[in-house]
Amino acid sequence: MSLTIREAEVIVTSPGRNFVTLKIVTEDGQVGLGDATLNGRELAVASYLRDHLVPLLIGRDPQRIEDTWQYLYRGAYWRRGPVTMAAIGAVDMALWDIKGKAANMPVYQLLGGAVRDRVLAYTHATGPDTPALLDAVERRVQQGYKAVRVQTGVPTLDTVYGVSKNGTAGYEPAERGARPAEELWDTGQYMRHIPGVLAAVRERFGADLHLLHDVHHRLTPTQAARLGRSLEPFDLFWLEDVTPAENQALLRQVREHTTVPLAIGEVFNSVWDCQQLITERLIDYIRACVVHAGGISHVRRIFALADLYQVAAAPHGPSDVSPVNLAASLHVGLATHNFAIQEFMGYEPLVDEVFPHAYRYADGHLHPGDAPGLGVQIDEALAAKYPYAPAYLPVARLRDGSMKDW
Ligand code: CS2
Ligand code: MG
Repeated sequence: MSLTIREAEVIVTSPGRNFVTLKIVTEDGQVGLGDATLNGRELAVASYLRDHLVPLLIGRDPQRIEDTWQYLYRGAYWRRGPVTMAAIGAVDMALWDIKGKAANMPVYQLLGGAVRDRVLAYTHATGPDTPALLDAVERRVQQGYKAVRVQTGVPTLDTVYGVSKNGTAGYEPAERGARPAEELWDTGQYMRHIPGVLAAVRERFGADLHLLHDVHHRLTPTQAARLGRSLEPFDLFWLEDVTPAENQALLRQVREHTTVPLAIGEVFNSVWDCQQLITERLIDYIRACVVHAGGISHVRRIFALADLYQVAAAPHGPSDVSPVNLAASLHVGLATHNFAIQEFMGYEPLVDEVFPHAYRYADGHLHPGDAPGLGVQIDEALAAKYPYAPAYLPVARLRDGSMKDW
């Protein structure tokens, strides 16, 4: 392999939703791809890469993944944060992709080889009301899924984040436009409604189906403790993001009052965001996302720390990060002992065309495939047909008009 990086390019494309991809090319023409997508703040990461990191990469040795990571992280003065860490994450992923291609091995082999045959996946089912949700879960079960995240509408609220408006299994899309849509949120209504919904899903599908539910950071610790306790009879696989979790110590209160398994961390960017959650075992699953937490090199550190405390890895993998990120997550998943489950929503067919990939789904599980590197390409000609379009997740307000946490 050539010992230098010849060029690096940032590709922004929007085949239905925005994706930012870093493409690194070595002197001998080896190409590595990294996902750099940060939903709703895409261009900030694109600029961070183009204006600040790409010039540093040219001429560097692509084999020195760890040194490059340390150079970009320790050398920046300004550490952490989603923009910085997504940019570093993209570089890291692209360098692992190159190393795998140079070795003619899938990345999971470079990480120590497979510790399992396939990676358990969970997918999403949503419905505006309970009958529609039950139908959506049924469709997912028919597709072979063993684990389903269930989200539903709440009485008196017109829209609820995470619930598709048309009742299909489709994702809560960021809406195109210069400003986010606004929704109403009512915590009391939600907390009174959701136990009955989960009871109905459990009753209909029996004990074996893994059920997950995402609260999207909307509760106080006291509310979270109460909700967790009220959901215990339904044997959830996990309850996700009960509080904003910026104050990690507050999770102690939740833990003292409920045994519902807790999953947190999709918005975290580094091991420092979850150090206390892990070392005090205030969570059961750490959800750090490969791209947003500094790439393969850094999530491996987070997951290794988690392993010491019997906290399992369960990375974020929504359709608003690209198939390059999903592949990276699957390579880590196949090679990491304390990896429990991978979020997998699937992509619209056009996204799969823009990013042809070797990973595959079968019978509720995923496998990264055996192509060298990460096993994902980008069809640049097709990508160029779909230019960036501003799009934002909705924001929520309470009935008095004040902003609600994400
Ligand atoms: C969600 C995401 O997948 C999840 O668990 O919380 O839908 C999240 O809201 C989005 O990825 C934000 O961009
Ligand atoms: Mg989530």
